[in-house]
Amino acid sequence: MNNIPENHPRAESLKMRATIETYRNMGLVANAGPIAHGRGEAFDYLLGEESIPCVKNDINVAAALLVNANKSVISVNGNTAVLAPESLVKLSNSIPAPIEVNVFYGRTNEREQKIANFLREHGATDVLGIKPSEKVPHLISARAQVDKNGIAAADVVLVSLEDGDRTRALLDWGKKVISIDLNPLSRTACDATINICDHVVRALPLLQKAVIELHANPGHSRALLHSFDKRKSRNQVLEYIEKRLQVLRSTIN
Ligand code: PTJ
Repeated sequence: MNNIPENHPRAESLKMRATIETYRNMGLVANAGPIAHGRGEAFDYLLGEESIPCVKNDINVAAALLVNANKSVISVNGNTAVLAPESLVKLSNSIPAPIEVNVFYGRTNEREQKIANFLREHGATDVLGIKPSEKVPHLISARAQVDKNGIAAADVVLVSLEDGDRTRALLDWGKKVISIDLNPLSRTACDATINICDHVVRALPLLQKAVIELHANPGHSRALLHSFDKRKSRNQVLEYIEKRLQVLRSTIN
């Protein structure tokens, strides 16, 4: 992990790749984790590798959903856990909401334990998903196994780097789903109640900040939730990418 020159123009991106690689070797990240990360990188490149202005409103709306939930939960897989452990813990404490480990691949309990221990090493106290006793109805993947005190009981679920099937199944189960997905056209992003089209590493601290602001100003939630239009939100992201590509087309030699 240490042979990345600090002054390399893409040092941050290379460090993140190294993190994914290291924790894949240690069994926290799935073998397909680096592939999913690479898909995200490609979409992040289209956004300019920054949190784009229109997504800030989606983050505020997501914060309003979390703050107003009867019971919310942060669902975490291998990639998100290793890329942003401190941010996950801070968000969990600020809402407050438990973190539930929920993975797609290699559900052996050993992997979930490793992820949970890693999060505990970063300060998490409330990590669920190690002994899942409930099932998401009509979902056949390993993600169907959920904690009775976490996803099963929640009315709002935050997911990231997700497969579309579970998002659909959670919605059909009557839950609201907030996704963080850099691909604005993925099934998850299109189906979720709200998609935050941003990198998990950037989105989670912004979401935590928005949660803190709403706790201080609870009256803002209603207007945020009332004004949210999912189609408009997605179109704004797509228009942003379109415009950025136009600018790049005319400026890159
Ligand atoms: O649950 P696990 O740990 O067993 O691992 C599951 C993975 C992540 C391998 C699995 O969910 C998967 O294969 O994901 P997909 O189908 O490749 O989808 C990942 C989605 O997340 C894609 O739409 C990517 O664009 C997006 N994505 C990737 N990296 C990031 C991201 N979105 C936000 N931030 C990222 N860092």
